[in-house]
Amino acid sequence: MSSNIGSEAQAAYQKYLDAGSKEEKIKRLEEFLSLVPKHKATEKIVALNKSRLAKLRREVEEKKQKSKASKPVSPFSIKKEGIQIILLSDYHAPGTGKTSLLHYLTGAAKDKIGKFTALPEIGIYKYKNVRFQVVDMPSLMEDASKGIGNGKEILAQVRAADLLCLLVDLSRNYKPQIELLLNELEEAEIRLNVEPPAITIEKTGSNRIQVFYITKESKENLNIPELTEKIIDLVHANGIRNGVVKVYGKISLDDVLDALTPAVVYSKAVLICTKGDLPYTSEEFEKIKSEYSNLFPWIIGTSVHKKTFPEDFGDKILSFLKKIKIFTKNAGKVAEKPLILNEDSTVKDVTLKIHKTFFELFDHAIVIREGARQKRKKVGLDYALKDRDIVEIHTR
Ligand SMILES: Nc1nc2c(ncn2[C@@H]2O[C@H](COP(=O)(O)OP(=O)(O)OP(=O)(O)O)[C@@H](O)[C@H]2O)c(=O)[nH]1
Ligand SMILES: [Mg+2]
Repeated sequence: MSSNIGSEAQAAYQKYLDAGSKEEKIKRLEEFLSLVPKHKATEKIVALNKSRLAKLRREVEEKKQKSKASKPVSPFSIKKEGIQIILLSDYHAPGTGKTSLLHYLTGAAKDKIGKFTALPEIGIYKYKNVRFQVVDMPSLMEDASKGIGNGKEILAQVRAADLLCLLVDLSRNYKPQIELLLNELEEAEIRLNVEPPAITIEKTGSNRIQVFYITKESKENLNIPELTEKIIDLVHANGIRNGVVKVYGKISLDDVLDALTPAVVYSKAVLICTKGDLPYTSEEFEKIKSEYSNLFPWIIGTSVHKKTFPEDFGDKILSFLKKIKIFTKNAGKVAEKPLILNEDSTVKDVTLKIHKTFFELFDHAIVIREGARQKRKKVGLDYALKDRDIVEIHTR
């Protein structure tokens, strides 16, 4: 830089060059421009740096606008941390015990128990080094799915959760409580405890609808020519003229409609019946089990006052969600915190979960499985893992 700008300005310019962030660079450039003497010899430098300053300001402003737009404005939108569990109940039977359960599991929100919860409360339930994020949502009003009582915002987060806990107060009439929840979730296109339909629909450029029955099971559907015709009718009725429909198993026409509705999500839900310490609640609990066990394979009867709650709740959640715990081993040491993966995961999934370079540089893995005939095994990327396997990745 030319010496006729003065030493102070030169020092400021050096600071500008060293600055890390754009905000810092702006500050330093402003300083530099205020210090540099304005005359013919510096004219070019001043002009150049003024335009640099303008560009930096523009970039910072754009970044600000973008982050404003992408930031969730809704207080009901909760960023996931680990496995997200949402507690839900019927607003019309207040005080079901959500906040009490949140506190029991996580220690959070003690002072909020017995008060109406208007905004979500969050806690972390720690179980054997696995972290579950528990979200105590405000209860759902009738027509929540139409937006009543912040319903749309609450249900938007419910769609993203890993597990829904529907709480029912055993000391009150259980039926309206359960039915309200089922109804609002159904209206919000959230299907509970069912597998996604064994059918996919893809638009193509082929100018007709083709239906393929891919698996042995799919070929066991009744009256395939008639089914195919009905599928094509439904797909046409949804405005799709060209596409490929693949059927993987037994399906109904409702499944076809669900596959045509991208808004449908498939969630896992457990029914938690609260206040089991109060009179006559065990009879109610038995009735719930006999009426609802087809919809809810997992129903728990509890009392936080009596501390009757499954001690192994964390393990039960993982097996209900079909997840496995994998322990990585590095430099002879087994990690305390497991990786949580889907039960059909392979060694490849472990490498990708750690970092993609482990996948790219993968050579082999050693899997240590307690109780297996061969406890230590050298394996490749496709090796199927089981719960509690210890995996040591070796790279090239
Ligand atoms: N007897 C009994 N009472 C309970 C139990 N769990 C919670 N309660 C009581 O039920 C009342 C309401 O509990 P909360 O946990 O605040 O209920 P909530 O579902 O969070 O209520 P909202 O936020 O209004 O939807 C409190 O007075 C609790 O002490 C239980 O296991 N047994
Ligand atoms: Mg509450």
